[in-house]
Formats: sequence, structure tokens, C-alpha cells
Amino acid sequence: MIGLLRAGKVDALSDRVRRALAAGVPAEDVLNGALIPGMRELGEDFKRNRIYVPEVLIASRAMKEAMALLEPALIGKARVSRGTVVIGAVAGDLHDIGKNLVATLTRGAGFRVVDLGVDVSSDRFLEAVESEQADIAALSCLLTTTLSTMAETVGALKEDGPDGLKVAIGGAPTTQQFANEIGAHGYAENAGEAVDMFLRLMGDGA
Ligand code: B12
Repeated sequence: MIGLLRAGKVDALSDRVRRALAAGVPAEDVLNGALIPGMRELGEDFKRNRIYVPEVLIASRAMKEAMALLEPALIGKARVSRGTVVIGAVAGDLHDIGKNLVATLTRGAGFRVVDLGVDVSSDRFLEAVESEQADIAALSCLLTTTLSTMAETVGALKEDGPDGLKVAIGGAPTTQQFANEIGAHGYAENAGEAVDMFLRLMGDGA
């Protein structure tokens, strides 16, 4: 599967994912055993200039199709509402694969998730946390150049957002230390830990 993902073979990869699921392979195993390692390899090659943006885009499309097939199994049958999470990638950031994964697993854990997409301004976040009566705002960024935007957005949400709103961050260049520095209530390194962190924030929640 990793080879098909990296080659961006959408149909062949989707076919393999469908067959794996039909054979009883858990969706989590497909994700953690093939798709995520595949994206990691791709990132390494991209960093070393062995591949370029078009190849990454083609592989990303295959990743998204494969994730769409896994989504029903990852979401399961959760129907209780544990709270509302408004999620998005901060302004200037167009990476959404990791954010989408966080959104999927968070839905799977029983949260209502409102996904604002990518390149989301502070104002748009503020508007959405109000109108959706969010418990948690979850911000994603993948670029070091958007870390400062993330800090500004966290500041705006804490300053002007509704009382009791929790603000959480994540994405490859972020760390717990950075979260502490910018005053975010929560940080997690990956999608699985993100769900635990959101549950913790709701437990602590106002
Ligand atoms: C795919 C990809 C792209 C695709 C994005 C497609 C898409 N729809 O997302 C395209 C080709 C568009 C792209 C463009 C660019 N990219 Co790019 N891209 C990547 C790549 C290869 C993989 C990212 C990915 O999807 N990973 C897989 C997912 C599952 O992991 P993840 O995103 O880290 O998410 C996990 C965690 O971080 C966490 N998480 C994520 N969000 C959140 C949010 C919360 C709240 C929480 C709790 C957790 C959490 O949980 C997720 C799941 O476990 C990375 C390399 C890498 N290793 O990350 C480079 C990378 C991020 N890109 C990079 C660059 C430089 C760019 C460009 C500037 C390239 C260019 N010259 O144009 C542009 C910028 C576009 C923009 N304005 O955003 C650099 C960033 C360097 C830096 N330090 O800033 C990287 C690191 C590559 C590299 N090594 O050089 N990119």
C-alpha cells in the first residue's frame, strides 16, 4: 500500500484498502501500518528534494481517498455528544491531511466536529466558536512560518472568544513547550492523543 500511496495510484490504493477492510483488517492498522508511514516517507523525500510538490499533491489525493474509505470504520457507532470541537488549519496553512484525521477520530469519540477547512483567519474562528457554541477550538499548522499566526489566533480566541472556551493546538512543528508559551490549553502530537486531550479538556471544562 505504501508504494501505491507514494505513486499516487488512487484507484489501486482504494482497491487495496477496500480489500483489506473486507478481509477484516482493522481500519486503524491500515492507517498506522501503511498510510501514515507512507506520508512520513513522502515527507522525507520531499525534504531531500527527491520529489516535488506535484508528486506530493498526487500522493495526498490518494491518501484522502483512502482515508474516506476508512472513515466509517474509524467513526464507528458513536452517537453520544461529548461536546463541540471547531477545527481548522490557521491562516496561510493549506495542509489538511493531519487535521482531517484528527477530525475523523474526534467524531469517532463522540464529539460534534465543525471543520472550517484550511487557511482559517482568527475572525473566522471567532465567528464559528460563537455560532457553533463550541467547547474547544482546535488549531492545526504544518509550517514553521504559520506558527506566529497560530500564536495570534490562540491569543484572539482567548481574549475575545466565549467564556470557558478551551483552545488546543497541534501539527508537526508544534510542541507542548510552544503550546505553553502561547497559552494554549491543550496540545497533542497525533490524532489518537488529540482525542484523549480533548476528553481531558472537557473533564476540566467549565
Ligand atoms: C502533504 C504535504 C503537502 C501537500 C498538502 C496537501 C494537503 N491537502 O494537506 C502540499 C503539496 C499542498 C504541500 C504544500 C506545501 N508544503 Co508541505 N508537506 C506535506 C507533507 C509531505 C506531509 C504532511 C502530512 O499530510 N502528513 C501526514 C499527517 C497525517 O501528519 P500531520 O499533518 O503531521 O498531522 C498529525 C499531527 O501533526 C497531528 N495534528 C495535525 N494537526 C493537528 C491539530 C490538532 C488540534 C492536534 C491536537 C493535532 C494535530 O495529528 C495528525 C495525525 O496524527 C509534509 C512533510 C511532513 N513530514 O509532515 C510537508 C511539509 C509540511 N510541507 C512543507 C512545505 C515547505 C510546503 C510548501 C511551502 C512547499 C512549497 N514550496 O510550496 C507548501 C505550503 C503550502 C501552504 N501554504 O500550506 C514543509 C514545511 C517545512 C517547515 N518547517 O515549515 C514540510 C515539513 C516538508 C519538508 N520537510 O520540507 N505540502
